Amino acid sequence: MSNPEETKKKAEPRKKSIDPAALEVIAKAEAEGISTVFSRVDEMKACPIGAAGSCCQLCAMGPCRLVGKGAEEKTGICGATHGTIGARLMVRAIAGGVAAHSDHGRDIARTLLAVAKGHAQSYGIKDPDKLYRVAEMMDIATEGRELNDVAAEVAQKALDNFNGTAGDELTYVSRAPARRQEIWRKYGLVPRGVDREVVESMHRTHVGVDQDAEHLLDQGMRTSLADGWGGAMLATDLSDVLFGTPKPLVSQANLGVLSKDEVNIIVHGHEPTLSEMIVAASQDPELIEYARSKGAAGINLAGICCTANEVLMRHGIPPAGNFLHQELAIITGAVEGMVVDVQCVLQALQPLSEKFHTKLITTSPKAKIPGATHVEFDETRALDTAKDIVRMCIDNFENRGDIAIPQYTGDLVAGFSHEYINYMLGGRYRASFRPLNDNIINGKIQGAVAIVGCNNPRVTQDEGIVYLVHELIKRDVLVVQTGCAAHASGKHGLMTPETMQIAGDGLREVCEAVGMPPVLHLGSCVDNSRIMTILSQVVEEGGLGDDISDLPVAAICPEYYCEKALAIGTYAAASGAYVVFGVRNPVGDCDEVVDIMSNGWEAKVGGQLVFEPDYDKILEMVMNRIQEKRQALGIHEEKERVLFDMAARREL
Ligand code: NFS
Repeated sequence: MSNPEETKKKAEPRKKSIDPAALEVIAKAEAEGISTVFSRVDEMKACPIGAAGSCCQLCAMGPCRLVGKGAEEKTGICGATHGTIGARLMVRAIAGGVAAHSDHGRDIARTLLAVAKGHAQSYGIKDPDKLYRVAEMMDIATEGRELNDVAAEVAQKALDNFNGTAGDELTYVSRAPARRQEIWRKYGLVPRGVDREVVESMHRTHVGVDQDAEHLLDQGMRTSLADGWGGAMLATDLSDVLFGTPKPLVSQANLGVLSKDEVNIIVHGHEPTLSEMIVAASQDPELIEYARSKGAAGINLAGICCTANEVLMRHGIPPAGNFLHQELAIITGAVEGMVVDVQCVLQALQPLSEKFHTKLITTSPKAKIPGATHVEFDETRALDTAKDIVRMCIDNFENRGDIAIPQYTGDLVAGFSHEYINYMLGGRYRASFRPLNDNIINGKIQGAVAIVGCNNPRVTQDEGIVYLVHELIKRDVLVVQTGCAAHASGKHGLMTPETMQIAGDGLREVCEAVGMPPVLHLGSCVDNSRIMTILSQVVEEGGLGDDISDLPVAAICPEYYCEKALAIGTYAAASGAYVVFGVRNPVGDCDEVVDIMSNGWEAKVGGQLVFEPDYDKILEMVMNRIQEKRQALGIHEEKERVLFDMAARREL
């Protein structure tokens, strides 16, 4: 039974975080007997049977646990094999993740439709050029038409993609390289509708339906592609249309961005619709004056999780931290209001907020937390609702007690949309990925790796992310980031142009010439779709093969914790990328499933999804993959296969 975390914990007490701000607040919590995710994870051992995919709870004949001697040969009461059980668990997790991202995308599409029809208060179309480009990709005519007309048709087409009424294939499948589309069609992996794939996954994993692990996992890939080339890609595009396409800007990250004398409001969750309006409300002169009348110096807005990324990318609002910082922010005593919508919001925030003066405000019609204040958000009075919420937080300022804000921040540059990267590389008159391709071909850049995903309290916060970013740029690998992994690098100062100094000579030379950091912040987790777009454009640019699977690239999710991460990892693999997750394999006991997702998918789609808790091994696996791909492309210089030891890791 594999549970690396448990074994490691016995050998050496695990450090909870490498972030000094986090450590300071965790120490305060421990001293005051306040429960946090960091203390609860020690009190609750992971169930080793469930942790490795050996427990099936899908019907009332069970739960069936396939453990003990000869576990691999055992079956559930219905006869389901270990492989079938593992595949069903994996496919259900993927479907859960896809549903979350895509429902977010659907809400953005609905907002765009409401804007086009004049029903949404205070929203507009901030990037009409992007709207026209999206319309073109959707084969929607733009010539001589009113902006709102085009917007309505684009929004409707997006909604049709969710409903499955846009045609036999999702519209954006056509954005993938031609060879990739052929592979998907050959194996029946082209998604037909976002909702349809999620529903079919739930159906096929119901007891007594699909019982072939490989066939089930094909549906897992198809469902995930409905996210990466459907729901999430639409969420990114339509958010850019509504709220603006990001351009580089400077900001700071970590708990030190909280203000000691202003009203601190934290936006936490995922959907930019609400947070955009909170940004506007927090800058409203009347409300700032109101805050002053209550004794505060002003209003200070900060973010947590992917909402933080949305408002960072477009407004430079500083992130107070990543997933594991949500409780810590409240424990500083300096947060008047934490405004949440959907996903990654810990229920523990509510009892915690009662120990302090923080008002926890839920806003989504989809997500309530008992005990929290619910102010339901709807787009017809978006700005008014946001103002009500900000006023509520200002009124709470007078209840503030002692505060302890850890004085740590990292400077960072964020805001790299795929459009901006294209422009940055080529310049205004010749925007192109050519310089990137050329520098990969000449070896100054060895390859590119996406380091993405969450924090997980079962592993030291930020350790894997920061270590891998550091080691990869040293080896001339360009790093792109999203999600909470991007916050980690931001907090630790790895997203500034100065980071070039620790990059390898080749990568540094390119970064200096282009004027970019070697670690690029591409946004929230739905913005992993930007990475798919970049990879497709790099293939299209030429010289590096004819498919994503030919490129010297990989993706790493070192500290994942949730189903959304598994959905993203699966669509990246199904798109031809080599994907490595840390922490543990959720189906690690199911040999057949492990083999299908690695060797099987490699043979079928040229990508794989593998799990490896050891960061040095991940580094070695990824570097070797990059070298193998360079060799296959004939751009490889003879180098030893890379093997790293523990010493290199501790150098950091
Ligand atoms: Ni991504 Fe964003 Fe963070 Fe993980 Fe949660 S916030 S959608 S799931 S924890 S990276």
